[in-house]
Parts: sequence; C-alpha cells; structure tokens
Amino acid sequence: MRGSKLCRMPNNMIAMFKGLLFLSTLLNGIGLARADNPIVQTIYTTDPAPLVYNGRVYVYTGHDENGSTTFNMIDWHLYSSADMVNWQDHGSPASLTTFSWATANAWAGQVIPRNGKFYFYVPVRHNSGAMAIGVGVSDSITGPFIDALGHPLVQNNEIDPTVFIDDDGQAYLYWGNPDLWYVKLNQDMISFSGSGPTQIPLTVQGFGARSGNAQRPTTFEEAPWVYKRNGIYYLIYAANCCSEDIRYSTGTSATGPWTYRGVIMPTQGSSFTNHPGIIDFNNNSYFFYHNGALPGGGGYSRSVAVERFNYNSDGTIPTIQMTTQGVPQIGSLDPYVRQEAETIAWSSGVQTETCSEGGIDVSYINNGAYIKVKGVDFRNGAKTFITRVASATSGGKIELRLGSVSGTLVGTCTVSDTGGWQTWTTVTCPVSGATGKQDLFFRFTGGSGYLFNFNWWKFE
Ligand code: FUB
Repeated sequence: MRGSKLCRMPNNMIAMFKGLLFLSTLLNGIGLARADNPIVQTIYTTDPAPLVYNGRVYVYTGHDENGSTTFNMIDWHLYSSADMVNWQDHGSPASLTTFSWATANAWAGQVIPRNGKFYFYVPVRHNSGAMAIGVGVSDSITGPFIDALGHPLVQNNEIDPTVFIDDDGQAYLYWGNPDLWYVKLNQDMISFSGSGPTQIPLTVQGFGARSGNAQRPTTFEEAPWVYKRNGIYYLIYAANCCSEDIRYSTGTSATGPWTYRGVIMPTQGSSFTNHPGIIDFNNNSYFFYHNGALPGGGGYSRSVAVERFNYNSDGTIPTIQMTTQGVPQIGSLDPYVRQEAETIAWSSGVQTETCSEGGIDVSYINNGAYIKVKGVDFRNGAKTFITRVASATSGGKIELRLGSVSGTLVGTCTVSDTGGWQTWTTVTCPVSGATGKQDLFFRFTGGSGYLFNFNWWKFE
C-alpha cells in the first residue's frame, strides 16, 4: 500500500508530501497547462545557476521547502535540457549533509567544470553561526558532490558565490551581501594564494545610486553573476532590496573598474528576491531568474524561470520581462529513443524520487495527474508505446493524448500491480494516429491514492 510508504516517513516528510499534493491540485485547478514557465513544477526551486555542457543546459537550483516562512533550505537540485523546454530532473546532487560543518541555509550556488571535475561553490551556515562558502567536487556533472576541503573555502558571513575562469586561465570567485568580494582561485579551484579575499568598492558610479539608505550607498544587494562575452566583462546582480530587481555593470577586466549599466529585470513576480544567471546556448542568449509564479508561490516558495533575449549591438542588455510562456523550443524531442519520464515541459499532480534502476522516476501519481512533453516529433507515425512502470497498488492507466490534456487519444496503456513501488516491469500498448510534431500529454487515471511510478518511455 502506498499508505504504508507514507507511514514509514517522519512527520515533516508527510507534511512535505501533503504540501506538494496541495500544490499539484492547485495547478490542476487553475489551468496553467499552456504555460511552460516556471520550468519546474514538482518542487519550489530558487537561485538558478545555468551551465552549458556537452550540448545541454544544466541548471543547478536551490530548493524552498513547502510551507517555509524563511529561507529554510536543505538541498540543491539539478535539471537539464537539450531543447530549453523539456527539462530532465536529476534529483539532488548535494545537500547540507555534504558539508559536515554546515548547519543550515543551502542557499545560492554555482558549478563550474575544470581539471576533468566539477566544482560546486555554495553558501551555507557554518557551525560557528556565520555564513561561509564551501566547495563541493564531483567527477560527474550530476554529482553526487563531496566536500573538497572539509572546511569553508572562505568565511566572512557573506553569501552567493559566482565563479568565472578568464581566457588566461585565472579563476575568480565573487560573492557578497552586503559587500562584494572576489578572490583569485588557484588552478586546483579549491585554494587561493596571495593576499586572499579583496573587497570590490561599491562606488555609486559602478553600481547605481540608491537613495535613502546610508548603509547601502549603491543598489548592489546580492547574487552576483560574472561572465565575459565578446571582450566585455559582465557583473549581473540582484539590486535595490526589497523587492529586488536585477541590474548590471560592465568592466574592462575581471576585477573592474565597473560601469553601471542599468536594470535588466524590473521588480516583478511575487518574490521579494530575484537571482540571475545568463548563458549563451545554440546561438541564443538566455536569462534565468526566480519568482513566486507557481500556486502557493511567494518570497519563500520561489520557482526558476527563463527568458530568451538578444544583446544590443553595443553589448548592452535589454530590459527583460517575466513571462509565463517561457522560451521557444530548440528542435524537437525524439520519441523513438528512450526518454526519461522525468523529462517534463509541464506537469500537474506528480512528484519525482530516486529510482532503484538508477536516476529518477516520476512518483506519487494521482488520478487526473498529467505530464506534458513539448514538441515530440512522431514523423510518419508511431505504432507502439513502451514504458517502464511499477505499482504497489492496483495501478491505473496512462492515456496518450496530443495537443492538450483532453486532446486526441492515440493510445492507452494499462499498468497493473507489479508487487512494489520499485518493482519495475515493461508494458507495451498499441498507438494509432500519432504523426508529425505534437505536444504529448501523459494523462494518468485510476482509483484513489497513488497509482504507479513511471521510469521511462519510448515509441516504436
Ligand atoms: O535563496 C536564498 C537566498 O535568497 C539567496 O542566497 C539569495 O540570492 C536570495 O535569492
């Protein structure tokens, strides 16, 4: 019984699942099915740190716990996409338990590859009480990360690390709130030499004048994001707290001097914080941020979203508005190769969990729940649907629909009791009428309670 699975959980876990069920029900009710922003609907996500690697965009996020009344955050999550609209859930690559000396506040981090490894810089509360920056390391982009040092890399009670490697190979770590700091990292990415952390002067000229706050003479607040493009150094940051907007400065070197350039994203979106991450991918430029746009969303229940933009010809960045549409799909999704069930453009009434067969599966599926996979190219037509499923109850059905959750039904697969939530079996069913490029909806039906788990699928 799925009920007995819940019974084995501590009370706070049960509260979390009840909260997610509430979130999912709300999503069903208010008809957000056509929007694809925010990009994750199964949990609240924050503080996006995008990374382009091997033809995919990976986005490391923070995670607001359901029902939070503060920045009560215990782990980081990872999602990736090849087409910018269907996002694969990779679970949690690191958490507070990664750092034995950390007690709370798994806040905004960033990953960078170097030396054949991946380095994850994160702000956490040190057991001394002060905020500190730790560094995790992994051989894999999806983790798990381990503590590279066993102690903080830097500790001055400030937060929000961003990391950048210049063309000459010099790596820089920046962080700060209320100040702004940088340190030149050694080649090993986990140490520094010389004079150590240097404070960047937050002059009015470089970071925009703020009126009426003597403690903070400029608009800089937190969340720096540093990169270089066409010879220009960019320093993007959350500004003007609170509610924050996103502003930027540009420089002629990684250490400035910085020239204030204005607002990128005005205050919007039901969250009093915002947090930027910018990448170029497939000849497009993308701006990641967070807001409170999901049902139940707000300052402590945030969600990561993305917009596409074009730089002006002089390298300046236009004003970018939050949208619920999100960005255009790059290409299409191939249904004739195995696809992970946790590759999702939009979902309602489902969660994800670690799968006994590796990776992640879609779980806690309710009657009426659905997953949208965008831009699936069936070409001349599919005849068979194959899927990997598990159920500890009497199961249910997977309806294959095109265009919308109530769109044309092209197949129905029955899932029976497999003897356990992680006892997997492969199920096949006939398909008729699936041709061309379509938004594919998996609609899940059955009795009350959780129906089955869903690991992967493909068409033939
Ligand atoms: O998510 C916790 C904190 O809120 C981050 O570290 C800040 O950037 C703000 O988004």
